[in-house]
Amino acid sequence: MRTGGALRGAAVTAPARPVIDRRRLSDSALVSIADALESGRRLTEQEALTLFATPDLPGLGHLADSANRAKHGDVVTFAANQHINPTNVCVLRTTCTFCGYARLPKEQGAYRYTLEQVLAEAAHAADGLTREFHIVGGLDMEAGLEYYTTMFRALKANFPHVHIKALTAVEIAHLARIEKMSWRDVLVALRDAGLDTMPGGGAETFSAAVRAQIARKKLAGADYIGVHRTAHGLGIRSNCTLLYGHVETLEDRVAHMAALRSLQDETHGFLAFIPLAYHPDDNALGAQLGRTGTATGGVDDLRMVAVGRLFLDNFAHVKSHWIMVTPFLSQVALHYGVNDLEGTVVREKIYHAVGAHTPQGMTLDQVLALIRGAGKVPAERDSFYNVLRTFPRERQADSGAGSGAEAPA
Ligand code: V47
Ligand code: SF4
Repeated sequence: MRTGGALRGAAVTAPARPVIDRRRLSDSALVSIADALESGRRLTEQEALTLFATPDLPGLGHLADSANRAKHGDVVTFAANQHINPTNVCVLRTTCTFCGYARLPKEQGAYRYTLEQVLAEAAHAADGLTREFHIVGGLDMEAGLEYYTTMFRALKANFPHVHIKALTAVEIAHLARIEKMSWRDVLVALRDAGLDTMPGGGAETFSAAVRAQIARKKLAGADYIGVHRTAHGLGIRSNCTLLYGHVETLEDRVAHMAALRSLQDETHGFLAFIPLAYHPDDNALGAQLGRTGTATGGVDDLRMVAVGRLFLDNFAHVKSHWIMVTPFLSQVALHYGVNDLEGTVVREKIYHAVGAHTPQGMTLDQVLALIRGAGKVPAERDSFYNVLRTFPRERQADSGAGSGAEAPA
């Protein structure tokens, strides 16, 4: 059993300097920020607020696009992944008011997969294309550490080539509480059973005032950071998220990103930042806010990824979750600082429980078409962001529509 660990995955690269065309900035407040970006000076929290406030959306996009191009050129990555949600039973069902996915144990629609059901769902990965399982669920008192260690061992035995990205910081803390173990011991046990990396869910917005309103019993922001710090110390890399577009202020968004940036300075363990757009349908918060049917707007979605790209200078990757913001908005976001798209997914449940009208999965050809339509170069990556194959910028005429079998470049 290993107890500590070096961080695995793509090396941390030296910061590259963006090249900015000032003629494309119509708001003079953006000029000093352009100077900072070109000189490699880190943006302050006040500057992040200036970026959120600017009326010059195309100018903001140009800054974020320049920063993204300096790191990634025209390449946009995606992973062939599959989401598995083994249980929707959750003790926080009534207090995370934004969540439409969770159920109480005896409530209609509650489910908890058996191991056989997990393996049956995972069988899709036998296609040889799927390289990552993304496994998250509710805080279920009947799904303890052994439920997950048995699941991960079985998945690794049946699909040894598939990476396991599983369990949010909130789920780790829940397992620690019900097993009366430390976060560290839970993480070590899960890692020994096959856990490779952790997803970024559960962050919501760190502000205590926001949490009191939308997730009053959820792990505090400082503890979310603490679990990720512990994971990084064990060599387990992770993603991080920010749920936006509900009751938070722009200051809350910036403070949240500042906390992520400072942990990244310390550990370099975060792989990607993923802003998640709040969906108000079929959840108590949406009804309380009178927001049913009105998710975030396209402008806010673009601002959010652009400011994230510019403020989080020590993050290599910013991912757009097309399921939340639509594939079309994600495509535009590729010109606002995003270099990575949520992958092929297969059968998404969490957002489809809260009114997402997007598809539950995309084929490889659909993901390629989306990236090419933005004038970018698609590249399939592994879970550590190593590029596995790069596809031609233009679709090859003889590749066979819908086959997913196009030859890489
Ligand atoms: O933590 C729940 C969010 C998250 C709603 O790490 C909602 O690669 C919007 O974190 N409207 C889970 N969002 C999903 C997640 C994620 C997704 C894709 C990739 C990765 C990654 C992580 O979903 C929860 C919560 O913030 N969520 N309800 C809602 N009504
Ligand atoms: Fe449970 Fe997560 Fe939903 Fe909160 S957001 S109720 S912790 S499943």
